[in-house]
Amino acid sequence: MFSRAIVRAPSTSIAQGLTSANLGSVDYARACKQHQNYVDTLKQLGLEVIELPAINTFADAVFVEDVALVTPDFAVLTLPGAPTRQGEVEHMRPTIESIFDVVEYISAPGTLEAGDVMLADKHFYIGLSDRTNQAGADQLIEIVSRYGYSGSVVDMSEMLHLKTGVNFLDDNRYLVTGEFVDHPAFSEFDCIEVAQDEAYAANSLYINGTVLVPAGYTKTLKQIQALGYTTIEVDTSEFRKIDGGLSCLSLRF
Ligand code: CIR
Repeated sequence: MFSRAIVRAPSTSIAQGLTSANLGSVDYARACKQHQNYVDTLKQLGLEVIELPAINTFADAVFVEDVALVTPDFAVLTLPGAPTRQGEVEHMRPTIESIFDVVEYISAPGTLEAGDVMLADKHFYIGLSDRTNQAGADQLIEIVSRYGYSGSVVDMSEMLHLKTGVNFLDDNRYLVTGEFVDHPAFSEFDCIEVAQDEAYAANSLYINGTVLVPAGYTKTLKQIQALGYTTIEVDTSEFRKIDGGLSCLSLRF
């Protein structure tokens, strides 16, 4: 069960965020509104939300998920593979160090963005993406093994982050799309395939029995509801323009 979440307000420079999408420019005011709605939804689910101020010099800083990994037992401050995002970590450090007794760090030559890290029970899947390298993954596996967790790497070549295309719900269930459909790393699990034209909705977010689903992905919404989950649609259209989704916007613990 999650009881808390950390979020950061969108930067005024958010329209300069890194992107491979061709969906137009982010509207800052609309991004702020969508972010507030996201925060309200987390609160509605009973989470205490720690709301950090915007850092306007870092366009992508709203995506707090990439700069830290949090668990009930420890936290890890990462080293993003995107050079323009590395400075975000120093801004997250005081918050993480004030909340967690045990804080670990990823260091060069390792790089790791926690959007590439998916926890399922006590096992971490770590995507080897353009942002997370083998050295970063090796460091993380060594760290988590000291706290009773395990980790393994997942080969990938197409998506930005692991959780862009695969997300753990519960009960051994995963939402998968694109290169993660029939991926050997997840062959033993109950994989729910998200249609190619709704691939963005593979980044739906399970929180304490409810699944947040990005607004507008009807097929995926129905698939998730058919499994018996309560769902809440959350509009993230502005964040999608810079490759961000529901999970990227918070750290949950
Ligand atoms: C980036 O390219 O780093 C941001 N524009 C999007 C980050 C999305 N984060 C995530 O998937 N965990």
